[in-house]
Amino acid sequence: MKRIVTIQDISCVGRCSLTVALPIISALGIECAVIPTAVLSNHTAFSGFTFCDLTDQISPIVEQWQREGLTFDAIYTGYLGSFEQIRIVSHVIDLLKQSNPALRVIVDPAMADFGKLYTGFDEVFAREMTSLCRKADIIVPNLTEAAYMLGIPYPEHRCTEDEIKSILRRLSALGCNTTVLTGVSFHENKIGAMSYDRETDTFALYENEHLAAQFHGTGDIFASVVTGAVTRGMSLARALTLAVDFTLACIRNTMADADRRWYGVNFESALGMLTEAAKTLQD
Ligand code: PXL
Repeated sequence: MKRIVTIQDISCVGRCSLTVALPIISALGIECAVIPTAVLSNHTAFSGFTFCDLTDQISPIVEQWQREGLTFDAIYTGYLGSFEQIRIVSHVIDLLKQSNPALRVIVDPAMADFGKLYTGFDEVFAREMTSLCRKADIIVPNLTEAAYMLGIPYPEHRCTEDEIKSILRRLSALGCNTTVLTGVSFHENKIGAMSYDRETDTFALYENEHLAAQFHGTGDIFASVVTGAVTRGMSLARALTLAVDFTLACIRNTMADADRRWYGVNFESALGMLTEAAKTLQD
């Protein structure tokens, strides 16, 4: 069985970061180890939150794993709370690569959405997160994060295919082979993702229905599916399709729920899609 380690915060309530990555990666038939970078009462879009920093735990956990001889097929990083965490995570990538040179590095520069940086982040942090992306094989920014990473204004208009391709090429020039851009919409009522593979110089696009609602945590859900799917050996194009369709199913289930909670989506009721997809894959 493949084994991934994901490094991000645990927001105790909020259906984001570790509370979605762990079940999604598990549903795809992968052992999911975790390094929680911080414990928050809830994510930062609530009116307040507690924050217990676990930065000093990251290196000792990895060093202990190395003494045990544990190796990983992939490392997947998400929301990170400080410059120091970015620096330490960058070092963890180097350490885990020493134990497995084929380690795949997936970085979701989770720092912004809907045209704005998350609470507590600024342009300097965005630059630091961008430098972590240079170490990745695959990055999964949304359009807002892409704009911060490239230092360009957030495009308020519907981008043309040429504009998105240019953004993808410029992001991949950071150094990562594969760039997956989410929140791409070329048609009214459609939204999806477009990827660029630098090695083969190929783009892949997949769009599905655009439901008129915005929810937190969908970027984490999308990135978790892409991470799990490619680690199980799925092609990038198929991983995009699965991730877009799964995210859409989560949003659809949430909108159909009269008791829905504003802070995250009902991903639990869609997990069957992932276990079904996993059955078609060989280890
Ligand atoms: O979904 C991204 C995310 C993860 N973790 C924390 C957050 C957010 C988004 O706001 O606040 C703590």
